[in-house]
Amino acid sequence: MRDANEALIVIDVQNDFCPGGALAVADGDAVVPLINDILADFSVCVFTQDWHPAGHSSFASSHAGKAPFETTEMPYGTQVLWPDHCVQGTNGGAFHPGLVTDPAHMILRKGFRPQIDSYSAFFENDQTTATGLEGYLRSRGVEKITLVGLATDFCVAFSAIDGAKLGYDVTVLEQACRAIDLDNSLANARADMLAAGVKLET
Ligand code: VGL
Ligand code: ZN
Repeated sequence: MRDANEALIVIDVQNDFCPGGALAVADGDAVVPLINDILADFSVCVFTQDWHPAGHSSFASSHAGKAPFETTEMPYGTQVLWPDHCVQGTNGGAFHPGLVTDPAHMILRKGFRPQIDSYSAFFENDQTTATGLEGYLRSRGVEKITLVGLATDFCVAFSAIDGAKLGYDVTVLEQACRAIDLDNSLANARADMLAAGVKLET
């Protein structure tokens, strides 16, 4: 059992990020048994769920003439446009059916504001709107976080880097993560995580 000041944060293990889903990550479902195994070691467990309203501004379908994986400029910076995914209440937005979710203490939903995407579990993509996770972890005395889930190069990496900036001791368990890997995004995300002081563990 890990110390009481350590939390496991399971990022976005949802049907749309698994094979057959709308934004499928290659081999995404391979993380499920690994996560189920390590859950019991942690006394603080948080799961996140990407949770967009229909017509979300991160969807290419909301931008005339744009195709998925192109980018657009938002007031908060450059945004990759995605296929419609993780729409609130749909099967694609549900957790993978094999994921053991009963031990979750908190399920944090993000990306629900129509005009802002949210990769990180701590801050939306404007890098200022807080999700509330920091307050939850602080009030439970958490100082060290371990991140697993999908996708390594987007939601896991953004969460890890924000966690390190907030002063947490952050580890990403890479074998329990899978990447989208768009235009070298995995190598870039690994370099950015290392530069932020995140530990990458296999
Ligand atoms: C994610 C792209 C769009 C993720 C979420 O969970 O990594 N990626 N929405
Ligand atoms: Zn999303």
